[in-house]
Amino acid sequence: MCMHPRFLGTLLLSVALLCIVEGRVHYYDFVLKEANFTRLCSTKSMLVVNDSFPGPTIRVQKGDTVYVNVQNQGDYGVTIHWHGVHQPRNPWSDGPEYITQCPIEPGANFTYEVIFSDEEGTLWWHAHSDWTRSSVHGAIVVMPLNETGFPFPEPDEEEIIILGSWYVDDDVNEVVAEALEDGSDLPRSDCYTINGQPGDFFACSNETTHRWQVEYGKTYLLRMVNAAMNAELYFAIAEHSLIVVGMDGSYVKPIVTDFIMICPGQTMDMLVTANQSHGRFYMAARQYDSVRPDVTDYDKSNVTAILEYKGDYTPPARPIFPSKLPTYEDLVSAVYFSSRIKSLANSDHPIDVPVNITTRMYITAEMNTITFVNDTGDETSGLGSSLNNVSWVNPSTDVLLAYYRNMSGLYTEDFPDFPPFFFDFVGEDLPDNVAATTQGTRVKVLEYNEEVEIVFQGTNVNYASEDHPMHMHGYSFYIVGTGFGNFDNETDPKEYNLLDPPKVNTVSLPKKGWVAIRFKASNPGVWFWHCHMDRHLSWGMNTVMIVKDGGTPETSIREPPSYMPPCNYASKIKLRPFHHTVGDVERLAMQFEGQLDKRKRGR
Ligand SMILES: [Cu+2]
Repeated sequence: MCMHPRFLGTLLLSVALLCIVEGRVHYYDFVLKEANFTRLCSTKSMLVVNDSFPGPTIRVQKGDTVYVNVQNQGDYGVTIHWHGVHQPRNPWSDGPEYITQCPIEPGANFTYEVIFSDEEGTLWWHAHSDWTRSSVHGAIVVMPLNETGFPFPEPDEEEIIILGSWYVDDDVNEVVAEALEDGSDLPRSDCYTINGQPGDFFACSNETTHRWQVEYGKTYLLRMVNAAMNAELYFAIAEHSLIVVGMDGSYVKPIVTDFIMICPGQTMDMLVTANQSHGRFYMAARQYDSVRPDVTDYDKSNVTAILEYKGDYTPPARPIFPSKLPTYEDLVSAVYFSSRIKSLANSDHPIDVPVNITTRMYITAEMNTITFVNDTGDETSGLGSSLNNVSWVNPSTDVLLAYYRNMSGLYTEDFPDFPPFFFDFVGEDLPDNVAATTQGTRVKVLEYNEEVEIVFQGTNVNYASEDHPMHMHGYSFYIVGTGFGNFDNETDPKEYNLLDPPKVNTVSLPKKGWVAIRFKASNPGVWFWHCHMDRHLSWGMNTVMIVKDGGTPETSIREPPSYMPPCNYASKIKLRPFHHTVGDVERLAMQFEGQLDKRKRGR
């Protein structure tokens, strides 16, 4: 029955009509407030939703609409993003700060209208301002319509597992702000968490370890979110295999596996059958670290939770640890797992891969050095990152409003389709001068319904090749190809998978490799593209795509809501000033000419 009490009475007829068109309507209240949490024997206050970490789960059925009233009772401006929800024609409620809105100020409210369309499975929501998402996040469950149901035997029950990062520091945003100001490295987490808990490998965590009680013979749908700030994670359950059936709100061909690798931003649906006799089994996750081997100061914690069988038995002294959980630098396992993921691609769940490409882009993802003047007036250099040598800078008014209201001077429509110069991007001994980058607020403009192919190219610039989980707002896209080395635009496209490529909203660009994605620009709006490692996002590994209106009301951005948070609040974190210009990079390219690899890539 499609009904909500608020609409009973005279509005019943219009609600009935709304339901036919858009599914049911739900209302949630999110109160953002500081609360105390104790982990690793230390207590701190942090911003959370409705006093809980992780925050509340949103439950909908495919095609529903959710209104979330966010009341900011915290101390600084915040926005919330509905990760993986395509929000057709509705960028106003997408959430990234300074991209589609300005922050909700302390004391203010803002109601998001979250419009579900073709998504089905597990997604999530998180803060999209500063590093606040470390404590402000939760799951979204999208149930299938009754008529179609799951494309696998209906599970008996479900379990939601959210992987997160824990920082002992009182205020991780302060630490980030200081590091961005002086150009130093950004903080590393002190441990990972499963449903907010580090597990009993850590002091003061025995009593609080997350426990999942199962009944022998039942099959569970395990809905997993990687909400960790900066880590791809391996996950496994001792003595239990996993059957991956969905990813990023789309179904995949079932994969039977002993472990998964999930990158930040990704969600995964898995079937787990409780087929062991009684016992207790660790579920464990640890970082898959793709940076070079001599960089060893990453978070090596093993986060655990306990799967325990209900019943009358004497449990072992200690649960069994998953022996198949890969180790930190096991690249082969990560690549092997990712290579197995394919779309369901059947008549009930067809695919629609663009084949008449009208826009091709070749985008390098780089870790850079940025020269700037520090607080004391000295020129110094610090860490940065970029896409096609443009390190993103947020405008003072969000790009969406600037675009919709035709305001000038806030961004330029010249994000490049290709890197400014070509060289052996994955080379081992790249000269330092390729590490310099420009900063800018440069967006890519796409006509409505363009068929787009983007090849992302990982680089070893600054001796810093690593995986980059690239995430697009407003869309899911198909992963049609991936490989190691420099992309070859003659041979590599011949190997593309156009038959059953996975449809996702986040893809891990492999270290010293490339990935090719395709989508049809059928959702008009202003949509953020960024690396979902917050370290890289803070350093500028982002850009924005504006998809123009299609000429009719049904193909155009919706009217803005009557209230949007005003852009008069100074965000707590600001990017530091910067002194390179485009001319500097051209000069560097000239110096570098002799070593340039002339092979044309992309097109
Ligand atoms: Cu990255």
